Amino acid sequence: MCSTTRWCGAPGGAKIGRRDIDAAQKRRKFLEIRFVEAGPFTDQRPGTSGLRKKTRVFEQAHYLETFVQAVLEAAAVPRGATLVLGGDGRYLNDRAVQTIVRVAAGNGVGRLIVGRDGLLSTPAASHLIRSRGAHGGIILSASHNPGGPDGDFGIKYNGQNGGPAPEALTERIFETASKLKGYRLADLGPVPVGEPGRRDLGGLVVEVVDPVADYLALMERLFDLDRIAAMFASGFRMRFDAMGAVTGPYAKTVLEGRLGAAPGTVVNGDPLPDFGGHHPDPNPAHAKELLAEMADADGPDFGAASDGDGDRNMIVGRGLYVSPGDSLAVLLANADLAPGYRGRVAGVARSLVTSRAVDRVADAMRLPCYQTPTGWKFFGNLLDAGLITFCGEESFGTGSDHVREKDGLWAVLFWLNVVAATGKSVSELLADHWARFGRDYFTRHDYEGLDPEVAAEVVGRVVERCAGGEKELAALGVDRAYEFEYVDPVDGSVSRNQGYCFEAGEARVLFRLSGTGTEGATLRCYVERYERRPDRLHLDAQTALADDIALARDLAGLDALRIGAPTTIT
Ligand code: VG1
Ligand code: CO
Repeated sequence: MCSTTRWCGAPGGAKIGRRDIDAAQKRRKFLEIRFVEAGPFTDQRPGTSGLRKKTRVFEQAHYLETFVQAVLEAAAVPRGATLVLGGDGRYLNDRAVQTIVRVAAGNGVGRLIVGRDGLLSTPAASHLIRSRGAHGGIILSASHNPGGPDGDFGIKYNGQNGGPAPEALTERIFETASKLKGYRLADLGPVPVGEPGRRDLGGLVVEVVDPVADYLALMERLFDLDRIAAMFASGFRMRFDAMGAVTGPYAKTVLEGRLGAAPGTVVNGDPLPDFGGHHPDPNPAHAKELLAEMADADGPDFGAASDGDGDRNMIVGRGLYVSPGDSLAVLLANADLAPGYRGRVAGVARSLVTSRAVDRVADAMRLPCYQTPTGWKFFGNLLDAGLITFCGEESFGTGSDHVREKDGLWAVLFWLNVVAATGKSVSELLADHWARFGRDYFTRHDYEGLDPEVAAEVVGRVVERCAGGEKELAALGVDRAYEFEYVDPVDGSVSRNQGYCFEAGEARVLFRLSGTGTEGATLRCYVERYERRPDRLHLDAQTALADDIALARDLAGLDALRIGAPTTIT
């Protein structure tokens, strides 16, 4: 792709000529800014959580620059504004940070708050945007997707509330990128980001911050950390698997530093550009070592893991892991044990495809419970309006109104707080919960790497079934089938095409296509069933759901299309 350069305005908005720029350069007051003709790129449509592509796509000349230019224009970031910048440390993170500094300077951004070494977990970035009153933030991450030159990279924009851009804005970003003729770039050498401090680059101030300090202060306000520390002091043992990703430094500071957990509690705690070759996704399929250790009779009392960018969590007790839908329900039921939430829970929300376990607790507590599409961006308005305090997704995401992202370490501390305050183990807490509310068995079956045409056929089949006659559905035991359309209760915006739901007695079967993959198509099939019978509360989920899983395969015609077993089961 060719690129030419012409001079254009300087920060502050005034058009200035070449002579002014030379003079300014001499006084070293202004940055030298040029317009680089490039693009447009017509494939920069953000998915469920930002723009995710193969790393090599992002390494194309002008690709990242164009997306950032589109973000700054579509989000109407004013001159002089403050933005937060950081990422999960994956391959390309360091170079991307430098590129974004240059494009931000080229567009008159006044201040960039950057995590040391360009690192910020997603929830910490959300918190920084909020606590520093920034206009927004740019987060570099493809979350749990593997990293490296042959892996994935991603970028997303979060707004003033600290939360992911809503759909209307991501659409605008896409449209802007598809029309851009180029981007504005300041000619800067590499800006050091290895040490906290401020650097005035002449128009743009780059402030490098310790990514962990502010985050710990926030946790200190929400949880009874002294009580958790006392539990560790009395011999409580824990394993935290940071999966070679960004949570390592946070977990070490909070768990081993502040709470006094034994050194070595945090494993895989150094963020690596390729996550040590792992798939940094905290679920039973990808955190096998942790599950094996927790299955041991002499294993730790409590296990946890988080993902690439630190927003997901998995909680593990001795010999069992907590299904994310259950986790949200247990935390809500025990909210009063956490000082930051005592007596102030307004309501809860879960995504459509998350189990209804939390609904039962909300019912008992007489709290409103909202059902949203997949993706954290849909919780933003509910949180901002004060309608909900907690929210969660089945994909190992749990969070609250303390930030506008899901927060892995937060969920871990919340569980530790509940364990410390009740003196009960994870399995005892779950058993008590199920005895009181019943259990919502849940599983997600992913069919990854499907040929997009085959995936379209599956969806076509599901749509047909969904629209099928009552009789046909009744023959399969389905009482109700619908395509989920969400009307945001705060701003009235409508999101269509958010998945298909089949209700069959106490069971639900749901389908949607993933919006975070970078290769082929991924069909996600979600199956759940509510169970109250005391003698059926402690089954293996796959066993308890066997009939419903078969129904799901039938509804989607998977056998007819010769689609074999799912590639990932969680
Ligand atoms: C997946 C999950 C969704 C989550 C999203 C981003 O999206 O299902 O619940 O919000 O990832 O999480 P999809 O479209 O692939 O199903 V993260 O930790 O990857 O930012
Ligand atoms: Co993530």
